[in-house]
Amino acid sequence: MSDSNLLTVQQHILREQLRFSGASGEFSFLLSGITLATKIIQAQVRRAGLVDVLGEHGGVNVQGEIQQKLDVIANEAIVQALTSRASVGVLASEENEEPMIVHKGDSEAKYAVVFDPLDGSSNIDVNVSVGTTFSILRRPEGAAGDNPEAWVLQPGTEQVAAGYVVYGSSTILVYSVGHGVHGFTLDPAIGAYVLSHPNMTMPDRGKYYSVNEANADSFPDKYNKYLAGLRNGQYGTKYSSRYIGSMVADFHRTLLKGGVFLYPPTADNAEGKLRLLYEANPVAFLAEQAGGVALDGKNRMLEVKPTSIHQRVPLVVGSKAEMDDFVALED
Ligand code: AHM
Ligand code: MG
Repeated sequence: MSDSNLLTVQQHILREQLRFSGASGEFSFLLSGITLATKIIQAQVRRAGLVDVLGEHGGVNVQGEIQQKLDVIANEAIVQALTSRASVGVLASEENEEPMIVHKGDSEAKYAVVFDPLDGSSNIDVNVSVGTTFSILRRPEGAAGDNPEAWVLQPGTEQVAAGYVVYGSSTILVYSVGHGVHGFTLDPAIGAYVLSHPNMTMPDRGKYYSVNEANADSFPDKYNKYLAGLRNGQYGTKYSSRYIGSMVADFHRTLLKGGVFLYPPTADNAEGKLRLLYEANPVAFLAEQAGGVALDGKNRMLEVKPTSIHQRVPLVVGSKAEMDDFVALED
């Protein structure tokens, strides 16, 4: 790409903002808080083997998982970047049991941001890709400033923007405000996210499926029938498997190459493992925007009505053709 073609994510966000009636710049300022925080996180991820940021932080987060230092650093980076944005009223993070009320009673505070600051964190100390996911919701009509649950417990259809960053062999930010999906690769030389993947669309069919097959003994029958069909060529091609164990990285591959990613219900996690609000919903929003499909195993993910902030949900997301094959199977 020649320099004359360079479009940074900041310029892109400003352009996208024109789609919002009465746009005042506050929404783009909010998104720029997220991009700034992810640059801070990627700098820390890149230095993880060099400085004393590896290892367990010692605390146990609300999911009962041991927090690693980078989880905490990533959480603080996002919280700090977003609390300085007047348009943010509520923040909810995987790392915090309760949502944070940021600008209570402030009429400018119109948005809630829910996020997983460091998804796939068990992969950090083995140099495997990790990521950040985020979802932005508008304050519902009449929701009180001191009732953050009302801001956050909205179905995924209400997302005004969603995205993720993969800290992989390069750092890429993928986001949508509901008008297509766009990817920006961080140019480390200039410290800017540069448009590298405009108007991303999922191939109609891929050749990989992605699931933690070690749990297959406790998957509901439908999932095992489906996986067997993918393996034995029933759907026109014999699928190969890929599983990273970082949802963002597994989804990113699925978005680019097609195929299907699944986290079914298991014996350990009868409701699935992934979190509805800040993992499944942003991914479902992007998948649909890119021509794919995302289900909770039965229903459209974006229509699932959340009942709690850290709610888990099964996730099946992928290309149209693979998802049609899944849906066609009986329960
Ligand atoms: P985390 O947010 O605590 O890192 O957990 C979520 C991760 C996902 O990124 C990934 O898809 C899943 O957990 C992997 O789980 P498993 O190790 O059971 O396959
Ligand atoms: Mg996490």
